[in-house]
Amino acid sequence: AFVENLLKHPTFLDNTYHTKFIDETPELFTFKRRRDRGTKVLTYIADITVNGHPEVKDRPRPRADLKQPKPPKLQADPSHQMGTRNLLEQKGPQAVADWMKQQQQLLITDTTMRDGHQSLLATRMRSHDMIKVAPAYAANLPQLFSVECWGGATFDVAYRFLQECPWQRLRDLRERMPNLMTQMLLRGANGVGYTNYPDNVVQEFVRVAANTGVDVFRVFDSLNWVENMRVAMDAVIENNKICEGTVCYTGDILNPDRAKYDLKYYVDMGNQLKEAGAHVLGLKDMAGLLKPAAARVLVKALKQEVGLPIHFHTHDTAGIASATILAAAEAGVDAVDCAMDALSGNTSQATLGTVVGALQHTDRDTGLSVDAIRDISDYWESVRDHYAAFESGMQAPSSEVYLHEMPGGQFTNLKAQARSLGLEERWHEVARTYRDVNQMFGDIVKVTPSSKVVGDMALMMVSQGLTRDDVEDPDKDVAFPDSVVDMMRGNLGQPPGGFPSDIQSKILKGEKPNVNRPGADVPPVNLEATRADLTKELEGREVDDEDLSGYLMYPKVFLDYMGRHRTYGPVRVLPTKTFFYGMEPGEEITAEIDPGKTLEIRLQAVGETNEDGEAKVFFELNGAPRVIRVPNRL
Ligand code: BTN
Ligand code: 3PY
Ligand code: ZN
Repeated sequence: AFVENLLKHPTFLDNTYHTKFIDETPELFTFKRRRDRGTKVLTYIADITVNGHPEVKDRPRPRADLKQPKPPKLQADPSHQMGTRNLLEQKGPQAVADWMKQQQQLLITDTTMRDGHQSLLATRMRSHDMIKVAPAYAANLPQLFSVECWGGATFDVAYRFLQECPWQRLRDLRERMPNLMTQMLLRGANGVGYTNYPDNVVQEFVRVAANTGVDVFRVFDSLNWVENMRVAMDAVIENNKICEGTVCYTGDILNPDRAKYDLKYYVDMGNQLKEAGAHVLGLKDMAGLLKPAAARVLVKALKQEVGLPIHFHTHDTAGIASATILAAAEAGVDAVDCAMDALSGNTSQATLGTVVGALQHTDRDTGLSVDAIRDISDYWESVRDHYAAFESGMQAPSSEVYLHEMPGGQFTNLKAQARSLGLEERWHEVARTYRDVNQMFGDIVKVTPSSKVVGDMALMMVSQGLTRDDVEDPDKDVAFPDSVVDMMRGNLGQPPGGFPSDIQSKILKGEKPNVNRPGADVPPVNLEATRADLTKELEGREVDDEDLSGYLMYPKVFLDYMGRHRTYGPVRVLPTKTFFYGMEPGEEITAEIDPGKTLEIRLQAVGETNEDGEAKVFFELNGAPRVIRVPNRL
């Protein structure tokens, strides 16, 4: 029915979609090769086999009998399955927004490849595991509204911890899902980082992301300051992609004690975003605080008074996300976010198969195939087994989120940070302190990066035994975390009503805060001069637009990544088990290093370590013996 609806859409009848697929062949990196890529990848495997991967040290190990996850069979030729992307390509973003409002099905975004693993597995899912299943999404679930697979924390984690290029991931997914809209999370003036960037850096980032393959940009601001979102929103609109201007939800509209964020506040912000050019209104409940009864009221009001199609995002931290989604659906929400069953629940999104099942044979039936969902979820289940090292240990949903209001993507992270400071036993104290800090800072929206500021402050207070009274005491000296000082200076922008002046002046020691839009005072970066410097820094390696944007977001993270890439080569092609745990003697793997070019790798033996501290590792590469020496750092 979805495809029929799409076809019946007045602006879509004359399309010639099947001839219009953009053929985005991945560009191959061209760089000087000191050693061939096969040798580099063997060096990586040897190093991990001998030394272990630092990221999984002392963490739970996956089961020994893990199998390589097998993606489901394609039920149709993906190039014959029309989806929302075809409409976007043919008719543009406004036509998609119009169509969203006209059709009746509840539209679903699958968040598994972004928020799902960001919220459950510390964002550590590798491209390898996503790319393999992408064709099954395209072929078997063409009715999806979009696939959220980029942005948020995935960008820097790819470079920083997974030793892979986030742009390559996007290109690979885009190519395999030509009929589905890809979606990213963009933190407004904070891009995909934790700080304010110059306007032209944000503009360039959006341009390159749109070019490489993002269709839907969910743009938010961590203090809900629309002023700070305009540059990013304008850039999305200019690139002819879908601008989802987003309201972050906090507090409780039904609670008179939280009157700062009442119904009127959200309707006003929705109208500001509409005026700023949003095609779709995003409603981002990053902590899962919106309760079913409040959702009914809020969605109805936004539908009536703003008039944009509404895309609702929530988290299942308290265990009630699917009830809230059903309430929102009854109130007329147009699209909602869910994660595939195996990566849903708790701090992740609501369970996709459950929401789809619950709506079958109702007027909001999603049209998605429950069999296709089950097959894809089975795949994710076996993928998840490989990431045991990154599981948070959260055993059950928890209503404590109504107390602390931590975003789903932060919760497990902050818990890990608390553990590393020896505060794991005092977690509930951290949670209460997080609540106190929020009140002390004037009850602000808490989402990356403002949530990190509140978390930094709460950890500092618990580890130093400080209460809110201590911190507010004008006679008591407190060393505030840098992120707190930065936010109070105005460098993340302004919350509604500003920051409370007493605590702000204590933190700033009398320094005057900036109340203008931070980006307004930052001069533009000279892009071509930066590219030239970076080319030199990388010893003449060509710096394309993607690399330049990666560097501008995260200079040090990007350079570290490039340095490791030079030594270890394209390790993204390795199976996940090999990437994190190396190989066993006698084990054999294959890795597709280029389309059609496969490495057959067999580990023969790990030799002794010599006086220079080097271990010899014996391989067969495509049948030929190879010996690799790596430092034994253990
Ligand atoms: C990091 O910890 O810097 C990111 C993960 C990649 C690290 C590679 S893995 C092989 C080699 N051994 C290390 O300790 N670091 C690199
Ligand atoms: C992010 O910015 O990464 C988020 O997921 C915010 O919810
Ligand atoms: Zn989220």
